[in-house]
Amino acid sequence: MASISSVTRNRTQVAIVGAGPAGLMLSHLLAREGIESVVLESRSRADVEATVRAGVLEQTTVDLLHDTGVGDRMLREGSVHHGIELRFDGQGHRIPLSDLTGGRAITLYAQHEVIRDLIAARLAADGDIRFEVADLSVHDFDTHRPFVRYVAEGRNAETACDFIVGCDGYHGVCRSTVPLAARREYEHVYPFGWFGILVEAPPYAPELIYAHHERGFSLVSTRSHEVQRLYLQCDPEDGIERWPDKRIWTELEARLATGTEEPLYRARIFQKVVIQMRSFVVEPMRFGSLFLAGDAAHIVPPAGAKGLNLAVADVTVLAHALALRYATGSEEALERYSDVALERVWAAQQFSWWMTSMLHRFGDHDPLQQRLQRAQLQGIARSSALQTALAERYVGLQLGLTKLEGAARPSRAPETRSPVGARQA
Ligand code: RFL
Ligand code: PHB
Repeated sequence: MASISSVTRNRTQVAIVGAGPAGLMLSHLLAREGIESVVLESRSRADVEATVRAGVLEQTTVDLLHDTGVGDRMLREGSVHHGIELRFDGQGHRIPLSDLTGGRAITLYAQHEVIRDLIAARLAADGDIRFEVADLSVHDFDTHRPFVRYVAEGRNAETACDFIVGCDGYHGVCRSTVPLAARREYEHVYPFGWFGILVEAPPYAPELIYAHHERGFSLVSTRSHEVQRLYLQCDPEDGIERWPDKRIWTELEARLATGTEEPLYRARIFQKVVIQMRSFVVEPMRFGSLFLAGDAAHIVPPAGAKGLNLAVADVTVLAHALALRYATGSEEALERYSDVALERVWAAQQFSWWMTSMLHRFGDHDPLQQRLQRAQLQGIARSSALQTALAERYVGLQLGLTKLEGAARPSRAPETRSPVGARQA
């Protein structure tokens, strides 16, 4: 152990734990407001930039990346989708997202590309991101003088700050440091997982296909003109060795069959992963000088494609509240952060749970549930009102930033620019 005298001490306004989408976006938004931050990440830059996860960006996320100057590559390389397909009983039904939502759409652009763009932007602006920090712990967040302790480049270090933000994901240390008595957690673990693959092939379909089938759910998504992302409902305990390529293609063909299509092009599968499925929320999302954002505070099952978008929405609200705090000295907006963020979190939880429940197979012996699922899917296929409800949730709610602003800026005109430059509801 290094001695006390060898501790490197520094100070910043906001210490951010985790360089995922939440942490990096927060640091980017704060910098635009002239607020200093340090991002502390346990993994290497190469690892962070190579982690393949989400792919669907809501319109609000796309607008925010674009409006804050980190959307150029996304606009060039991402692909805009104006609809999705729901497939069941061997038939596809298109949900025309843009027609039903006044022109809003989703963009397919991989999470790790968003991360690369954000890291590049932060480093180009002399932002402080420290990769490969170890043994990180958060302290004194029940006071106005919190600090973070960690080991960086083999040396003990402490960063003193005004606020700590835990953007360290579901398994991070920030949430678990909060005493159990101060937090309430809600959790449901689903009895199935997703088997995800990346394939070297041109797109299998022009739009995403969410397929309900008695053999289980499957999803056809995309990453680029050359790389496709597909998922199959699986046993959450499955190891990847249980899914040789032949089984994957046979299952996909069975679950996606409409009777009219060509067999799937069996291209090279170059990544396989099993994903567990849970719904999780911690309340509140603020504990004194410690705030939680993104997966550190909530997990949604991926059928709604909401996780990354929620993480970005949280930090947009938080950056706005911090900007008001530094501009006015009032903590009122910060006090509202948790309630404002949680309203959106629960709406996304409800949507993700609904999509998950409607599309997956739940065990062998529940014929009633199977009939109810089919009735729900048929209802959507026939009713433009139900399609609109799905489309509005899928492309994403607007950010309710005005809900933060009470006494902090009582006389502010509605057209005044938002402190974080985001479009407001
Ligand atoms: P992240 O991305 O988990 O980042 C947390 C970061 O914190 C670091 N960390 C620490 N650093 C320092 N000290 C410690 N003690 C630390 N502990 C952890 C970690 O190394 C990591 O870098 O959380 P964040 O930023 O909140 O972002 C959340 C999103 O990553 C997540 O919600 C999405 O990927 C979920 N998700 C999807 N979301 C969407 O919006 N659209 C999608 O299409 C979508 N598809 C998906 C998904 C998630 C998936 N998986 C693998 C769960 C598809 C999949 C397959
Ligand atoms: C993805 O492309 O990874 C993806 C797409 C839609 C989802 C979840 C994941 O609902």
